Amino acid sequence: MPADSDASRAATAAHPVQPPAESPACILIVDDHEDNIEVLKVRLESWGYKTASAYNGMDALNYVTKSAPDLILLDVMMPEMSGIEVARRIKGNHDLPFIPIIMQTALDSTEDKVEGLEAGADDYITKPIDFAELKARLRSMLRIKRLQDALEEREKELLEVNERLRYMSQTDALTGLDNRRQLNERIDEMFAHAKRLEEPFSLVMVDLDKFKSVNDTYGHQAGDEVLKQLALILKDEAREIDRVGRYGGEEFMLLLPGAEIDDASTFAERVRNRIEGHTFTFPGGTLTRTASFGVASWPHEKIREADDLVRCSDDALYVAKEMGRNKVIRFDGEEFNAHQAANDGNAEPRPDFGESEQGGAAAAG
Ligand code: GH3
Ligand code: MG
Ligand code: MG
Repeated sequence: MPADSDASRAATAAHPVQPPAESPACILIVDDHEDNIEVLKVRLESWGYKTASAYNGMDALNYVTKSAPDLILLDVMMPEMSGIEVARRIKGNHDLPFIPIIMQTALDSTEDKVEGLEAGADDYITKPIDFAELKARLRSMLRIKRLQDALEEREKELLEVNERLRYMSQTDALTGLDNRRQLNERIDEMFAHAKRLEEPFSLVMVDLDKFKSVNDTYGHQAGDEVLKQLALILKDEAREIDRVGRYGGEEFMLLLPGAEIDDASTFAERVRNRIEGHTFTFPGGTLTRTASFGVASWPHEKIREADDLVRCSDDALYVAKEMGRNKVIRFDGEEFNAHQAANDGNAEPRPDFGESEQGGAAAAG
């Protein structure tokens, strides 16, 4: 007999248990004797609970997976599948919410009680059932169930908030593309992956030409609209496995795993062409714009780590700007090297492009 049963009984006698206030809890009664089920059903319903019943372990398990009850009143002694096995399977199913299980055991069977509790039952009551005690135990278990449900709900909400925060920390709010932080992580990952598999990996930097004049002429909103439409074009041109991001300001970056410098340059040329032919629309007008591209690829003797890849494509983009914009320039390609050679000696030092976070001056702009 449970140690606190007298106390429970006394408490119940002093404060008659009211039927549950909110929507009535549903209790699944599992017993191989129809008479037992009937007696319990009448009692529980008279206390305001809803009931369901199962005559064997298998039926109980089926019911539980279909419509999780709020509590299970489970007979231990059943043919075929014992209550202990039923408890073990229910508690072992992590897709289920917390469902308190109260085992009904024989008065003298300490072994059953221990085994039942070890199998995951939350409480037990001895047969023949003392209904005052049962009422108190049900209430106590259902209280725990409500707390547990609230906790699970909170946990779910927290996970959702976390997920939203993660998304926000990785995404550029204007375009919905990867932001610079996320791009940097991706480059590292993808570069390491490329090296491991000895597969080529290309990086394309894109910078809108004379974009400042869009803002100056048509206003900042028009500028934002152009950036959004450009993002859509880049997304549309990229393959599923590519990553597209906004590196800062009006500068975008494409990561092309598996692409050699020729493929990446052809790709960039296609995008350049599409941008050139695109009419950007914004409330109150339309405009056209071109973009410049810098392409760099691994493997290359001067590219040893992810940072080199960024720097080299940036250098190529800078040359594209220098050479009159609306161009694709590949790092260490003919045009790139000719330009570098021509500028050797008389070249002004290239402006230093700081590594400042968001809003950091778009490299070649
Ligand atoms: P270049 O051809 O050399 O790249 O010239 P540019 O005018 O594009 O380059 P510059 O770096 O001088 O100017 C970039 C401009 O991009 C300045 C800034 O107003 C604009 N810009 C950067 N971020 C945003 C943004 O989020 N929205 C809008 N509307 N404009 C932006
Ligand atoms: Mg620009
Ligand atoms: Mg720029």
